[in-house]
Amino acid sequence: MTTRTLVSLAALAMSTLAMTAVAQEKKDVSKPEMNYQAGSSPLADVPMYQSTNPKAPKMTQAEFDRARQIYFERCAGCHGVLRKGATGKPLTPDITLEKGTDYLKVFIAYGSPAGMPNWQTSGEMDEATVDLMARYIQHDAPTPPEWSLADTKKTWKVTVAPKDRPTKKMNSYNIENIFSTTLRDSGEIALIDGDTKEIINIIKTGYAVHISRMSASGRYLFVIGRDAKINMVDLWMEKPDSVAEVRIGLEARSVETSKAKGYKDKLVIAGAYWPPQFTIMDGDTLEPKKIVSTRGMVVGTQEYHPEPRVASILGSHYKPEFIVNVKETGKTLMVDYSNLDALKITEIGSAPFLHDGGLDASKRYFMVAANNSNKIAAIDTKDGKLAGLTEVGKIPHPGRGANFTHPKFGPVWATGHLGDETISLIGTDPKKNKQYAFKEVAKLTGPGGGALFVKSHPKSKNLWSDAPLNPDPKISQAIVVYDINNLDKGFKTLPIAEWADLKDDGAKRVVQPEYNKAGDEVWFSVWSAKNKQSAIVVVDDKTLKLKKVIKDPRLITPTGHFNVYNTQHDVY
Ligand code: DHE
Repeated sequence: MTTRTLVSLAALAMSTLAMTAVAQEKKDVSKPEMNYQAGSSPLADVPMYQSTNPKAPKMTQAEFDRARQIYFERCAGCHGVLRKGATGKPLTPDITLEKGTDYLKVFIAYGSPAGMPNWQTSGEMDEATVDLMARYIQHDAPTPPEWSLADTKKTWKVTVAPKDRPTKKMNSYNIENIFSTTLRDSGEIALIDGDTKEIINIIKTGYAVHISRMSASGRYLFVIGRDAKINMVDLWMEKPDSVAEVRIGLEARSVETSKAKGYKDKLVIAGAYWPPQFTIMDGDTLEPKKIVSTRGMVVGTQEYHPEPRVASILGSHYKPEFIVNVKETGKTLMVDYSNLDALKITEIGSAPFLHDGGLDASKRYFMVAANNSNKIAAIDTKDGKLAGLTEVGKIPHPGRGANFTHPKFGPVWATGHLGDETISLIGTDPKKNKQYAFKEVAKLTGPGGGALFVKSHPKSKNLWSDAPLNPDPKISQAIVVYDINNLDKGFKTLPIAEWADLKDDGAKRVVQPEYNKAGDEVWFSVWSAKNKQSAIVVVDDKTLKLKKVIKDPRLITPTGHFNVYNTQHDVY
């Protein structure tokens, strides 16, 4: 037997052992959850610098290009652009070469109990693709380019200059009750009149458009795509439309505006996934003013992280500050924007993997999920410090969360979870309910994991939760609602997708409850694939009865929706 054969046999034995271990412990990641974590990155098409690694298994250029494409579509979201690790493990050649192709193939094919999807056994990748990816990750990671102020300026367009914009509202819409709905896969938003439920305009935005946020005055709406393109929409126009646009990087998720007294509509900020940085812009034109890198040390270990992505951003109501959550380093940056030439940043460390979050009812505490650390950090936006760090369920995912007054614990903020069926309630009133403040005071039981968004409203007695990533269609196509005053009674289930009565047999995932301005109706997206019919379903908050189904061929893949007033004032 040759040495080579011996080595291959040893590798095979190792992979069989690994395979058995994985198979014994493994609970498969559901397909929707796999798609959520591994959402396609626009970096797949960006030219990158590539060094060669003679020790890595051979690949043709065509194989390498194909593997790079797949990596950015399926893997970069968890393992990072540079493969230095994010929510997933690092996959740099110093680690992967040692493991070898056979070993890596097993993990890609079968996944791991720690959350790595089972790409082959789920049917998402065939054996040849798994082999391709196992070889690819032993090569050096290609590096995408940086993005400077000059690059940003090149993409900056003011299509309607401030002097040419209306001086007063030129339409008869009740602007405060307009909804901006994300049409994810068509790269558009639908502006929908919340009173008449008619579509006002469909506006072209960035690729795989993600969220909308409002200016402090409620006049301008800002939308960001995953390709880091921002559109600024003027709601005063006869037909509200985009008036300026800019790209602040190559990949992004968040945009926000200055909300402090004296700074209304003055500044806009957006955070990028790549390059890891945030950009502050002029609130009237989106002219880029200042770029700040987020590269740095991880909280706790104080190890350098080369690509800590910018996750949620919030404009403080207390001070001229943006609260910027940096995912991989687990740091919240309080960015004082009162003097951009002498920028002051207070850094608050909590836990790695800061992702989404929102304010408590008093608007003082920013509650942000450190999702893969299973924690919620409460940032005191008044005193600029960490008010609490609370252990919750598995992979909290609040959206902006939900606030209500609990009959026993006083004001609480709620989050659902991707990884389990619970909803955690955290006390948020250190003045009158000190013993409960920033503690998990109760856990509600929901129908199953895969929850993304919870919602309530100060005028409502209901708490709503979706579960669009649950593998059971009975759960992902419905919504659950709790009576805040009778939480012990459990939840009621409303079959939202069934009510939508769609002609196609699509995924019909019900996603993101959002209230209208009055707080008496709740909107849901029924989200199917691009080539299938989708809809928006409106439910009466008091009677829990169907009020309206909005169907239109232009409503392609609706996901998030943002009511102007509630987004402007952080009501949720
Ligand atoms: Fe989101 C908010 C990132 C996938 C719908 N999403 C956010 C925020 C971040 C983020 C950082 C907070 C922004 C803020 O508050 O400033 N989202 C990511 C991802 O990295 C992830 C996991 C994978 C990806 O490749 O993008 C991802 N998100 C999704 C989806 O698949 C969703 C369900 C559908 C879609 O439209 O893409 C989705 N994310 C949303 C929505 C919000 C959001 C609706 C805003 C919630 C809110 O109430 O404000």
